[in-house]
Amino acid sequence: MNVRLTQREEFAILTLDRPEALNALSFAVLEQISQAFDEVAKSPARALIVTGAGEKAFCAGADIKELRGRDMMATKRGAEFGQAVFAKLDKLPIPSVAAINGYAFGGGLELAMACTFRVATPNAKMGLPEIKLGLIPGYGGTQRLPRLVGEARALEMIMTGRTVGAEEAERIGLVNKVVEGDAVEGAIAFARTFTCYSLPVLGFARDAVRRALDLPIHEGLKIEADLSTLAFRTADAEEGMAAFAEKRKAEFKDA
Ligand code: CO8
Repeated sequence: MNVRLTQREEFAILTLDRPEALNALSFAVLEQISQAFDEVAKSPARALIVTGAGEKAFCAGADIKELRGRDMMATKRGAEFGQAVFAKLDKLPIPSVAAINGYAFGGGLELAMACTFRVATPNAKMGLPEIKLGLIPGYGGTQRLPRLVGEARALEMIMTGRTVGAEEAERIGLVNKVVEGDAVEGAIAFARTFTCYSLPVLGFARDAVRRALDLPIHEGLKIEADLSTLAFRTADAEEGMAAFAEKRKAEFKDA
């Protein structure tokens, strides 16, 4: 197995474990990631951390050695499969944090971008270098990168294939935070800033913001009104507002 799924307190931790190939995403690894996401969806975890084994890499991208000599339809099915696996992250009932602990290139950065949030260690290096191989990203990079950093920066990164360091990545919004020390510890500390809140209400917030970039604003506002109304109907909203009135800490029950 090249994917390890472990549980620590309320966190599920998915580790790509193929350090000899810088955790490159073969189709077999993608299949294992897909199964791991299914397990996470059924688990009691309140956040998922995604990281890579070893000192050097989060993930160096799709396994380049597997990509050559495939016919057009097999290539298209491959891209659609990778896209579908990463789309599962979006649909998980819990938020996810990529702990970028080294290289995150091509499909590796695309995996990180499909997470709800990203933290990176100071040595992290990120990029979509497909253009250098005569390719363009195929696992969601052309769609998620402009949503995170804007069209001009995304076009520049994709058309030059250039590498972005952790500090620049934080400045342009590609990562949420640069963390010192162990990436997973940093990701867990970051995740604790929201896992203290109601899981279903966090889900409404994610849904509303995610739709913001796909819809005209008048449609998005309707969705916000609906999801905000649903939030009011939760027991956690009742508890949160009661706790405010009683000047005490709210005890959310994910209900
Ligand atoms: N695929 C397969 N093997 C890899 C990959 C990769 N992406 N990256 C590294 N490796 C392997 C190397 O071949 C090497 O193995 P070996 O020792 O057997 O030769 C081992 O990992 C260590 O790598 P290096 O010796 O190259 O390590 P360095 O520290 O010198 O360099 C780099 C690290 C800079 C990260 C370098 O390995 C590199 O440039 N890797 C490729 C990065 C890249 O181009 N990624 C994008 C891949 S394409 C992609 O992701 C497209 C997604 C959409 C596809 C849709 C089609 C279906």
